[in-house]
Amino acid sequence: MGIKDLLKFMKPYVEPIHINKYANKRVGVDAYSWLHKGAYSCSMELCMNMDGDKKFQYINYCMHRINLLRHHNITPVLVFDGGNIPCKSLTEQQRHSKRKSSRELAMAKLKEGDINAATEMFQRAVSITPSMAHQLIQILKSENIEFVVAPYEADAQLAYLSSLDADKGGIAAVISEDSDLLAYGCSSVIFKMDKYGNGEEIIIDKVFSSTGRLPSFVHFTEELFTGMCVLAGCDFLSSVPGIGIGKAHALVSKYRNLDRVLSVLKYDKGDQMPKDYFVSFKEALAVFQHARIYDAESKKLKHLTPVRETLLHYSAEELDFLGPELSSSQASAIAEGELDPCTMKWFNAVPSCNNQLKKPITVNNPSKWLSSTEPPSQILKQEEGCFTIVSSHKTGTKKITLMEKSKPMFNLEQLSDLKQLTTSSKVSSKVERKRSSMVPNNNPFKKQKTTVTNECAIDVIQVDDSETAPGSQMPKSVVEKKSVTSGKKVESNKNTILNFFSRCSS
Ligand code: D5M
Ligand code: MN
Repeated sequence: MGIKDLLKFMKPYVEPIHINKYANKRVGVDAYSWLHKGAYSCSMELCMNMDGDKKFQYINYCMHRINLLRHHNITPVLVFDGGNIPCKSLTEQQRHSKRKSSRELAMAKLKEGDINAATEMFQRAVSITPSMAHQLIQILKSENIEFVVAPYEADAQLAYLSSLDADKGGIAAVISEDSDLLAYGCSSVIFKMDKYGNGEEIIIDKVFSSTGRLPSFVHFTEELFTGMCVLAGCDFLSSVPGIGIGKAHALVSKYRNLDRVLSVLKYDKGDQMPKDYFVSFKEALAVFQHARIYDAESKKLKHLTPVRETLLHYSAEELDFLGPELSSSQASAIAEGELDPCTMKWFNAVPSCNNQLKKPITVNNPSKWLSSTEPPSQILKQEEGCFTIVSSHKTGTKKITLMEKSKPMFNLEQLSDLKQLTTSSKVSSKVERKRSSMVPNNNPFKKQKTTVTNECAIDVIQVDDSETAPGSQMPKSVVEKKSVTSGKKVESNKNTILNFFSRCSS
């Protein structure tokens, strides 16, 4: 994840800050970093697609952080990852196989009754899916929280927003754990933000202008800095053997020209340098500089920065390594969280709740449901495995209905293992509930009495006030969306684009 050892190397430039520094500003959030962190506490439930609401704790985590920002008068802008870019496919394959082997180990530990070891392995095994992102997005929509799903890397989208003025939708800083943000040219990145809003900030202008500090970047340009990052090893390209961040910095400082650095490397390393390294280096560098991002103003994809002469001889198709082009309707449907960027299918497709679902469940009176003393799980059981989420309702007009699509993934034997372990485990659901009620009093979201409950959520359907299409059990909005799905606009490009989306299969 990110540039190897970059954050350690940049330590002299890290400044402790509190997020209130950005009061009255817009701050971007690398949403997948929060989803990953939020998933730690419910990784087993997620990996095994278990019944119950615990597996949705990642949503509570994200909402808590969002409310922390809102409490400090910061406008959060959540940016989600979209599809994979081709040059990251090796990294994605490696991540996938690591998650798979962690999951196998977790299951073995579970069988042995070692729940601590199993939990640790499940934390490594958990995969954050577009469907999980989509569930959070439903809450964001109902809470009027700004978000955008990037066509490809969230990092590039965040860097683009960093380059814009606030009145054009720009952001003053980014909250993330990913050092790639620096390579993409984000001006200010806040790492390790804790639940109180304390974090560690790197401001790239200060890095370039600081004279007394080592390592020195006084002679660096943005391109040299990004080149150093690629040389050190990134998600798009491994480094040449023997080259780490220190050597990369030394080479770039000495030659101040990336072509010269590559020539020297070729001379020094000989056969150790992969034959295609030069081309791969140029492409990785170009992704950090010119990746395709979503421009909300034109509702089209564009390049993070305009492509230069070095790429002008590339044909349109050859530029696919920057993220393949998408039609405006595809790009905006992805950005608005309607279209799955991996499968290119609508999230609001007609649900098939184990083929048993006759109609989606909607709550006609959410406030009544919210004030009900009946535990949600009892309501849910009456509904043949389907369930309903009601978000906070400032207006009282929006409802969110989540529906089960697949059965839990574990078999009966595993279930009995789990039952034994969870009854003997100290982590009872009571403790969990208590823990989730320990959010600070300053949490406005909490005051709105938001309830998030569900089981096996896969598809999400958002419906407007009880509108139902005539003669149909489906809410109008869903029926309309379905007819759009089969329209030509989306289908036309599907095959070429689908080749590049592998995140969802991991
Ligand atoms: O990672 C996208 C975001 O997700 C970025 O903020 C890092 C975070 N991430 C990715 N993998 C993990 C794991 N395994 N643990 C915690 N956080 C993670 P990107 O590298 O841009 O794909
Ligand atoms: Mn990244």
